[in-house]
Amino acid sequence: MKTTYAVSVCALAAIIAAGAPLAFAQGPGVSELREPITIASTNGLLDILMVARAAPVSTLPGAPIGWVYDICERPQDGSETCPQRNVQPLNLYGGTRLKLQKGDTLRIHLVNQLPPVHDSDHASDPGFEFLALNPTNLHTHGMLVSPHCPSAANPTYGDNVFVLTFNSANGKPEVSPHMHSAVRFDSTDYEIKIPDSHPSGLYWFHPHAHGISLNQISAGMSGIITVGDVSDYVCRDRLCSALVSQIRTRHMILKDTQVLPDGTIQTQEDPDFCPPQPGTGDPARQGSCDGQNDGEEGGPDYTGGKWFVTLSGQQYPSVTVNPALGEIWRLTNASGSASYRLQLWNPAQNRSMLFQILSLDGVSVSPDAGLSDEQKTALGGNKFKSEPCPGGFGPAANRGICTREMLMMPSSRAEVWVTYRDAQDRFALPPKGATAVFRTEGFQTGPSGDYWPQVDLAKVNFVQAPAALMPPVLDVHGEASSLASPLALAHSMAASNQTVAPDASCKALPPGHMRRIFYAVPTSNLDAFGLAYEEIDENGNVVGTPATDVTPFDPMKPTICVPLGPNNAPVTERWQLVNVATEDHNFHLHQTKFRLLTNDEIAGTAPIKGLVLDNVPLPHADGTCGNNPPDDNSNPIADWRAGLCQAYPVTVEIPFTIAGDFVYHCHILEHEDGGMMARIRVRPTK
Ligand SMILES: [Cu+2]
Repeated sequence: MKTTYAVSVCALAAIIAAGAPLAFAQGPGVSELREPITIASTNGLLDILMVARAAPVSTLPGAPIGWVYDICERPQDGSETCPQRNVQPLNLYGGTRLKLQKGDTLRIHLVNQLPPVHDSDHASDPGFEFLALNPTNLHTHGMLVSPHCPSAANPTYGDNVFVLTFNSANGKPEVSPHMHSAVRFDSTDYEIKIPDSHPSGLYWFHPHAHGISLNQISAGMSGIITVGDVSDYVCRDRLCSALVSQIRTRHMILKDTQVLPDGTIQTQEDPDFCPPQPGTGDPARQGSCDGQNDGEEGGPDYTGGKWFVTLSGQQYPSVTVNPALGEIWRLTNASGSASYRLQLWNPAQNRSMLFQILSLDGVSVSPDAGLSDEQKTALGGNKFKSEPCPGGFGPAANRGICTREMLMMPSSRAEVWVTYRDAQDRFALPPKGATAVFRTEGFQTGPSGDYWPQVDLAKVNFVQAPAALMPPVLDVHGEASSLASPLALAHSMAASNQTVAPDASCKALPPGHMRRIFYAVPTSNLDAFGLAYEEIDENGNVVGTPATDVTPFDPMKPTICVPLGPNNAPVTERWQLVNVATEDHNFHLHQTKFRLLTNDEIAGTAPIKGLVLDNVPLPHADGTCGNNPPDDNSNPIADWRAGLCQAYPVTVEIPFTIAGDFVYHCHILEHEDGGMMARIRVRPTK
């Protein structure tokens, strides 16, 4: 049940919170999951004050001090403090939902009131001392919007990561070439215009300050953005549309934070905080795992600490599901570095239940009819293992994607339809008292990677309800085809693209050629991460200068320049992503999305059918490329060319439509902060 509260100063935007206005019952298994604080646009505008500041995490035991976004409609008196709200308890750590529509304008006055960082790995790196002052910025992840710079006509920033806002109370930074371009103090204004042609779906926002992104996100700084409504792409057929409005939709932000034995939050998240799996006979991990003594491995002693893995800040809440209709869960992995392997475990059946995937990374999924489950799995970049959706008939049923396990690496979003399933996986009414456990099974990112822990996230209670005429497979209207050839988006972006200066030195990739990006640890610095770039022709031969070694991020050096087509028409490129490391990475690119290509699609012998994504797992290489003992100075790229390891390249097709400067990077933020990022520019034609 949703309750709307009248709010004094923030009254112009609808602030909606679900649940009764009571104190948070702390501890696992005692509270019903609530919706995040929601602020909706009105009349095409959402104009907000967003204060980044320290605050007690009211949902966790002991209320440790985290860093949150305190968000309200912008006070008309220019105040930089959000007023007391009538929503109690106020769960700022859990994240705010910005509810937008296509064509809206999102204005943000971002204020930095963060305290200094005490535990950043990178603030002690030479030239990065300014990070200790805790500068911040903002990225709207997955959104197809302009990254514009301020101009005389418009002093705001777009979705631009090349600006840092410092809190002047923390002192002034020493100028360093490692800063992202512009330096500002105390506040920055952003204006983000959502194109009319933007897909409906689920996005999120988070800081993108290179070197301390992990710290700020792990301490709590993230929230979600929704564009349009689920009904824009689910159940547009007549039978289904009458019922879809009654299906409860929940927003679950997967957030994790490590609390040390002394009750303080560790912002430099350590993957070895907990054992990967509970020991034999240990109690179930309900929303947290216990810190371990990692001293024998040379690590710290976390005994007495807890790593909380929550849904929108709530530790192991209950989720009560009406099994006649099921529920739509909109999931965002807002972890800094953790990957989740999500399951809906049915203890009575002793196995995981099937669920239907409705959208991935903010774009609805509707693969062509007639594809095999193996093909569907490949189209999604192995984020899920497709199984038939039972009970359906006709093309809609075949186009459904069902799975019983989903891999969500950092920044992934997925929308799923969760219902009770009988032992034959059919949508069914449950026996009395039926329950399930929503959990992450734990995930290891390769031999030299990390083991992200197993944790139970929520208890699901299926109540008794009379049967409804729900179809066994929800009809999903895909928006992928319009994004593959984004002419409407190009039209929407025409004005902002014109504000970017053309660059005659920016050369188009010749037809048939691909850009190749390597992911590895630099030979010269085993504590860093990096990328390398080269161009290859249609036969896979290197054109021009071959890549020699990966290098960490340099904000002043754009790696790639892409010119838009005649009249700024979209340009499509193919990139081959080659992970030569022995741990998995997660590719993400700002300002556009991409589709995965199979070998037949690359060869042109099969039409392209891949799902539209904005991040994709890059599986680790097998073998010994790079810095493997005893040869610690071995070059990973040279080793790969010499055949010392087997890499599994991922090839993506990327439509570029939006001009400006932005980045591509690994979204495991330990790696991004360590340098696994590069700058790209897209330039308009004259
Ligand atoms: Cu990575």
